[in-house]
Amino acid sequence: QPVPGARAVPGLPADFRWGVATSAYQIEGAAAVDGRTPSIWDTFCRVPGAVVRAEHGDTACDHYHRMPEDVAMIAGLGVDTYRFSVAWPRVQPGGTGPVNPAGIGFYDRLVDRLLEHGVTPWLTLYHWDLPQELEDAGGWPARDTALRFADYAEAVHAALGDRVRHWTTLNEPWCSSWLGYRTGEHAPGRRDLGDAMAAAHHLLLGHGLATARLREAGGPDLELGITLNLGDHAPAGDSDADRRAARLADGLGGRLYLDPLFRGHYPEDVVADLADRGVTLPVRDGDLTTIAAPLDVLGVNYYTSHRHAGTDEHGAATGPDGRPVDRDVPYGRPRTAMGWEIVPEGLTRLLVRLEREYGVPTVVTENGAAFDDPAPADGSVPDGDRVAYLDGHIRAVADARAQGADVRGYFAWSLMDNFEWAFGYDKRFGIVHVDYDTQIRTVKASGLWYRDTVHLTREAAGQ
Ligand code: PNW
Repeated sequence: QPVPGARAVPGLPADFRWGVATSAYQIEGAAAVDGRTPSIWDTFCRVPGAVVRAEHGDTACDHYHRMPEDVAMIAGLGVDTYRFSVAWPRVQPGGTGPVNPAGIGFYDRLVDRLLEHGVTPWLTLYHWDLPQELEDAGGWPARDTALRFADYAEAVHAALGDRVRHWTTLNEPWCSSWLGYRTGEHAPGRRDLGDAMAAAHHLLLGHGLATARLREAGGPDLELGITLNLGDHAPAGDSDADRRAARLADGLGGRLYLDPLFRGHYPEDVVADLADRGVTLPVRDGDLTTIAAPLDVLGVNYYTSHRHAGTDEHGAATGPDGRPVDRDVPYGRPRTAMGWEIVPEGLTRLLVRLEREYGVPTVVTENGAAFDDPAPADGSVPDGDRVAYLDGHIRAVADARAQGADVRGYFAWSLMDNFEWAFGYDKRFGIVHVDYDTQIRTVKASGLWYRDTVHLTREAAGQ
């Protein structure tokens, strides 16, 4: 008996991939166990004011010690795929040198457990936990970090490549670069545009170098990709100023990554805008060829979309800093607990555009929302707003497919409530509730709804 409100989503085929997603630092805990050394997030969490209530991932969901139960829970949700990330400082403490057997052992057991339960592992190599030693040596703004990343990728592949077919190099390099080195909202908390752009280039270079190593070691069976956080950036009106503002926002957030990956060059307008600000990307001969190594899939993390105006409230096109204005013009929609507007049709527009402009198959590797959930009572959490959010966005994916986009899967963010970076444990994205005092997991109404929606959709598609 499916939960009320769950029904098949028309237009999603029988081989559509359904998953749930997490990342290492957000759920594992066991920060100093089995030889793991600190990452930039362990360090950043100790900077006063960096994270809400000075929270950190020392324990998080204690997934490191509860992995078998968590895998059983994933299987119980009826999904076919689990997207997780590997913690670099567990596998290669300090970021260089030989593999730490205890550290890689955890992922070895995780992969085996998943396969025993019929769940396909979808492995992300880097979800933001750079070994602190590598940051001390310059971090992503230093070219050497890209080379170290390729070595790390090869080491993980050597251990797990016999069982893991789906590999994502980086999660959201925009966040690593912009939030980590420009705004300072994320680890390592630096604030310099030149550093951020050097970081962006070296993240992409690391991706390209790692992709080449994985291809060489793994052959044609591997499915390789990268995950970007993307949204739809629309002009608020039809003035040239609004169009320019929308285009530049999409340039810095999207095309700066998409163009080198899928076209082999950086977008000229973004390069020119950076030059106006005295910044050049540290590109060397051959880098763009390395970065543009062919990929099998593009992972898309989608949460919201934006409308942009190129003038301020008084009509001026230049701000006090002498820079062209980019003003956010809200759609006026309901917002999640993150303050992000709920714009499901932006996902349709984005996926259709990616198909048209880049022609690469996509998987939605993250989509979901934080809400102020009611506390669990009698073993249930009635999170109706999350059900509505997921439903709207899964239907938006089906709409994109109907318009010709080759979207092959959808992963809910997140499997369970977890450490939401600078927001600490305050923001809950899970379809499973976590009580951080007892570590008791309670599947929310959205989790039950997701389970039944996946089941009914597969059944309707004839599987
Ligand atoms: C993504 N922004 O992060 C991450 O991949 C997840 O680890 C995270 O939990 C999830 O989205 C929810 O936040 C983002 O400021 C963090 O635009 C910040 C932004 C985008 C994505």
